[in-house]
Amino acid sequence: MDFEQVLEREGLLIENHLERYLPSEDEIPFIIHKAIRYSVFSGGKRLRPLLVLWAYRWAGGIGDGPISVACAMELIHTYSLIHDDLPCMDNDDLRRGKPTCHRAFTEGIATLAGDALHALAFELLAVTGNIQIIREVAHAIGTKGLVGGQVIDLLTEGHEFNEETLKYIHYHKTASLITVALRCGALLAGANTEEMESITNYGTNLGLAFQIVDDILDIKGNTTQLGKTVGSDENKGKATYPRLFGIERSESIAGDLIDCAKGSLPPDKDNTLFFELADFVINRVY
Ligand code: GRG
Repeated sequence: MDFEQVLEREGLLIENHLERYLPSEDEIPFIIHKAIRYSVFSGGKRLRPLLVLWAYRWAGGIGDGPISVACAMELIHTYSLIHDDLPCMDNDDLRRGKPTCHRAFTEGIATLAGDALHALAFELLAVTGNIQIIREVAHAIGTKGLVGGQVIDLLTEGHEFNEETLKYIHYHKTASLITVALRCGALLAGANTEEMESITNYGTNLGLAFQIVDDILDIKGNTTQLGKTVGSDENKGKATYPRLFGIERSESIAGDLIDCAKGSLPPDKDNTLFFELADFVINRVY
């Protein structure tokens, strides 16, 4: 089975659990549950939840133990996409191949859908009864994580920027959620200090490469395959690697980060899936 088949098969497992955890559209207030389900079930790659499960198994866990944590990661990710698309942020019309949540349901409902996903995610994290997990995730998405990255991303729009700022944005808005997903899986399997360090370095490098590739795809990609409008970074004057270094150099930096990600993993463990994921990230077209 190749990596994309694994992604599809395990993605279905995530999908089934999300289906169970999310309130049905028949529950009051109907509109918010409809909006939540519209955004969550719109065909994302489900990478962040799978990182939780894969890191758990990599560190010696068996089966799908941390499935509630895995689903929480997808809810937080979807929440960040809904808010990112709002007119007060990136003002995008298309996400995962469909009109963005605020286009389909109004800005007010989209904002609240994000807020509700945030709350539900922490309800799912609490299922573990593990305070460290809750604390790490809260830290990773606050001002020292996603929110911090998004703030600088917004402030830099239309301005000059340097590589240091770019790294700050990418590390916080993208790599931090990817890394915390891996860390949660490994922590729940009882990983030791060396394993935690390896998986954290893997996540950081993979996350940085992931965002560079995302920025490249915004130029070289295809709207239908990506499910979002290409060229939107350039139109908004976003801080991106291609804008600073051009496409070729950006591809080479992303490639180096992928090599660093792979090199972070200890040679005495079975890293096959994480190696394949790293190759997927650098070669992805969606
Ligand atoms: C506190 C969660 C939270 C958010 C508030 C809006 C915001 C602050 C941050 C935005 C962060 C953001 C949208 C970063 C971009 C990360 C990225 C490259 C997303 C695309 O990920 P994919 O390709 O998407 O995995 P799919 O659709 O496949 O799930």
